[in-house]
Amino acid sequence: MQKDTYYVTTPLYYTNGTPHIGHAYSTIAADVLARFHRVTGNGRAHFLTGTDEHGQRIADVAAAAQKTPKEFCDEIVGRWKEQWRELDIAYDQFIRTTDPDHEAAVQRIFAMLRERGDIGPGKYEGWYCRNDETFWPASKLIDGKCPNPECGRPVEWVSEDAWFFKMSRYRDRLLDHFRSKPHWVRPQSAWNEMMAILESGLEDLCVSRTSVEWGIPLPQGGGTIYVWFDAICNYITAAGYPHDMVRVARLWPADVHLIGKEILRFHTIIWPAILMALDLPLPELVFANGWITTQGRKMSKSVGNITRPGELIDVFSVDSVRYALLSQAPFGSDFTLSEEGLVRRHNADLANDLGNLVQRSLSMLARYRQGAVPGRPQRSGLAAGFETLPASVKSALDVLDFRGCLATIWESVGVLNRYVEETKPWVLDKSGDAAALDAALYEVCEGIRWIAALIYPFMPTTAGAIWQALGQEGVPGQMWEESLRWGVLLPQTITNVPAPLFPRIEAAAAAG
Ligand code: ME8
Repeated sequence: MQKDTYYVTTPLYYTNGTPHIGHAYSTIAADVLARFHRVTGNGRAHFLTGTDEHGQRIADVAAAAQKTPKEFCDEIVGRWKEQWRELDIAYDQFIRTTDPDHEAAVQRIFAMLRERGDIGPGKYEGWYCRNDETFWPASKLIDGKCPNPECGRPVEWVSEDAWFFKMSRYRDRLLDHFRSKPHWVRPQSAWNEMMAILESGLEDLCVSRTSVEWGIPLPQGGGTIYVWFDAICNYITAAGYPHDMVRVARLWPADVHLIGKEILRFHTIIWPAILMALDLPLPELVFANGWITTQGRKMSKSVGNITRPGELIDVFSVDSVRYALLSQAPFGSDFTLSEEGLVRRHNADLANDLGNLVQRSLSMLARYRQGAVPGRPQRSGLAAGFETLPASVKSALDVLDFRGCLATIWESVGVLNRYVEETKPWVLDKSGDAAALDAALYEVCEGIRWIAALIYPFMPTTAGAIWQALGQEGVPGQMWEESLRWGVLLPQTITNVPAPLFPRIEAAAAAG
């Protein structure tokens, strides 16, 4: 069996809290890629997300809530799934690191690496931050405290017998990989940063914890497996490793791991070293999205400056939020999600440009042709411009340029709006030029059908509403190549005028 499925993953989110808009950002991006690959790749895409449930910090919040860690996670995980449903996130698999299959697979991986001599005993002594589950060298501490700007908590001196993953063995191979595949970590700044770490040397990694009880037990007893080792292996355990190698072969290597830039080292140094030790190929691409910031700081639970997706959806709608998140900044750059920006995008790009186009075009079709699509004109003035679009959309999404992709689609929304303005169907109706009116109405409806297909990965509800209004069946853009040919819209198809897609929002209403 060969790899035949596009495989995209998000980080596994910690269950010590519930989703905020930063988590939604990475997950919506993954959803767009999965939906795009499902329609263009005959349904063959696998979108994995899930939750990271072990480790001391989860045990601590559970204890504070007077629950066992498992009870606590069981409750919280429902909130994550509900949030993803609300945001129209269509994942194929949701993994929890407390799933028995995952736990058994991680133990097996640990044992395999021990058998191969890649994991061996040692002694760990060093400064440990319980909140970040990270050991810090003394040189990195700031005033003796955790150097993570979001944390800054006191660190503890820990001294214990431990197991080490001999990561240093893989430094040369990692360096070769970075050099021979200069695009495998994106954006460029992320590749540079990780390359600099590798060049400065690589220490072995402590992969066991004697003091942490809430984790996967070490196969040989005497403590638990380091939570990051446990969690990072999810990308292969979810694919069936090591018990279902047929499924693994269809999925692995992942096409893209989407992550935030704070976890780059885990994904581009530690994780590939583990894969090398297991003789597995490395993911094709690790892409670090930028941070959503508020007042210049990364939005995060520990800083306490978070926006919940629900607060935005209630005002703007799911698709408007999805659009705003992906159209505002290049995917690897930080940005602030301002209310003013959300209102502007919603009203200008969505309500005015797209919403009005659909509304007025289908209203004219209803008024002048009882909603029935007219015959195709002999020559199309729009076809040539549209026919290059699928390739442009594909090449933008191949490099995760969501913003560029949306800008390209919106140029064509602009083309259609200008086409309506220039052909003036209302004048053609008055002057009785039936052939010209038929041609104009056909062209604009066909253009709108294309737009629905192209926006589907980003805005599935809106695309579906337009698709239905145009009398189309199934998923917009499915059978991509057949669907995206100019003239596929059948004459005589009965259409209807949908409810306004994006009612305008006044800034005062958004301020709520
Ligand atoms: O790090 N802007 O989980 P986590 C953009 N469990 N993206 C953001 C963001 C922000 N302000 N805040 C969070 C963990 N994210 C580990 C991962 S993977 C095997 C284990 C997104 O709950 C971004 O993708 O802290 C980031 O990497 C992730 O949420 C961190 O989620």
